[in-house]
Amino acid sequence: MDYTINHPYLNGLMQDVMKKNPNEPEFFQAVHEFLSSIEPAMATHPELIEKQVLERIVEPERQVMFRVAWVDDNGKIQVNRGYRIQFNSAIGPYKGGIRLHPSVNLSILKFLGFEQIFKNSLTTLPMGGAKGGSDFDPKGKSDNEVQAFCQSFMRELYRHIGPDCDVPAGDIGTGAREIGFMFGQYKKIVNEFSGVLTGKKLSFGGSLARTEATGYGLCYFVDCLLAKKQDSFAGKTVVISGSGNVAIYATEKATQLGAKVVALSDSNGYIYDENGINLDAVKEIKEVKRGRIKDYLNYVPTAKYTEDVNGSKGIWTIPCDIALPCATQNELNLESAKALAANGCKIVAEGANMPTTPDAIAFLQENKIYFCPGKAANAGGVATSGLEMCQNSARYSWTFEEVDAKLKGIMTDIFNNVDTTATAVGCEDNFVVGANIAGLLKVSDAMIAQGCI
Ligand code: NDP
Ligand code: 2IT
Repeated sequence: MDYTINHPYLNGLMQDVMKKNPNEPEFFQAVHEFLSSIEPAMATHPELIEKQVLERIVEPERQVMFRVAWVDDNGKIQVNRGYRIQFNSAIGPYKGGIRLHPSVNLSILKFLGFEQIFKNSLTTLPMGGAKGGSDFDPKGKSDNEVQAFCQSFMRELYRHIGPDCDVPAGDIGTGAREIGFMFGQYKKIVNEFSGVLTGKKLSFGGSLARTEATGYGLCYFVDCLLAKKQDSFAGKTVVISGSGNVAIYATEKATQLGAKVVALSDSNGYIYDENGINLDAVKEIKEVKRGRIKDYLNYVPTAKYTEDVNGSKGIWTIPCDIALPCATQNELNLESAKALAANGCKIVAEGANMPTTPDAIAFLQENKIYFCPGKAANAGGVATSGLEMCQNSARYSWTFEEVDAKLKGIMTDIFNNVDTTATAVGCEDNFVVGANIAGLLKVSDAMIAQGCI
């Protein structure tokens, strides 16, 4: 991978990041995308260089790594590694999810924490950027084992977080069950009932519409883009990767807006249902039974299952108007982008974080396929976490309709901000440029005002 940047100052900074953080390819990828896209703002914002904002912003304020030991159902001690990357608190308390997946390492959590800074800034709410997690794999574990892990994880994490300091939430592998166990352990240790985590169940401070928020928000964002182009979701064919929280609720909203979602996947393969996905079946498989997407054939025998994730017969070879990658990083590569373009796809919008590889993004943009980066398009999840924090602080709950209306308003504001920022720097419809510059300028203003810290 070539991490060169045309702008000499930004290029030097990129080289420094690579020297200082060896063996962190996902982090380099996220920093490179960011630095290379803010070039149009450099001339009009000399303070970025004068106040060394960028040198500071690529350095996490704090990163914590710790041992997580727990006892499995056979009485054997298991050891995982826990992490929390507190990247930037210039505009609010650290905020970001907890990923539980065997692939988790420092590089992945640093890329996620870095992107979270700009995503949270775009939400308009006061939240800094963070990410955490562990290489623990909840798949195939009993509830008892998941509980043992979550409690041990929180026995260390509790001393680094708090409702006004750092507020974690869900991400891959962390849903309401895991958040519940972590919340219970935090409350037990600190003896305080506070909004220290978001994504809680409704019975102890969760917000209505948080479960739906990332997927719904993604569709609201795409809907704004479609409206700008005098178009809508009605009658569109949509392909969505993943079948977890984001994918399920993106499917629900896209369908409500009149589109037909024809495919979903997991890390083993994908289903294709030309009649449109039966979402009740998917919810039962994934949310109730914790099964595999292949099980969809037991509900809809006419659907097709293909065991290929992003190869030559992968999900992105299915013809569609709109592609929504909602599984994981680097799941949509150049070959996939070419297949989408050849089949007439017009929009790729990221529900996942960094699912599109850099060469695929460049190809999509060169071929006039609208590309919506995750830090703008999937910001509805963390935005609604911000709304959960508001409700917890007020010791009050809003209705589903109230939260959903606020989410829609926030996604519209994000779209307009990203769109106008891109146009203002001469890069109309380049939403990568728009998102990174708009996200950066708020954080930069706060960092400069707060002095050298
Ligand atoms: P879930 O754990 O609910 O679902 C993850 C889905 O992605 C599963 O279908 C999973 O399949 C698939 N997946 C995970 N890893 C891989 C892999 N290496 N290859 C192929 N498929 C994979 O997570 P979420 O839906 O919450 O998160 C999905 C994405 O959205 C992530 O990138 C996350 O960071 C991002 N995101 C999540 C938000 C949220 O609010 N939850 C907010 C914003 C972004 P399998 O079961 O086989 O592992
Ligand atoms: O990537 C993300 O924005 C999330 N996983 C949601 C974080 C949050 O704090 O709700």
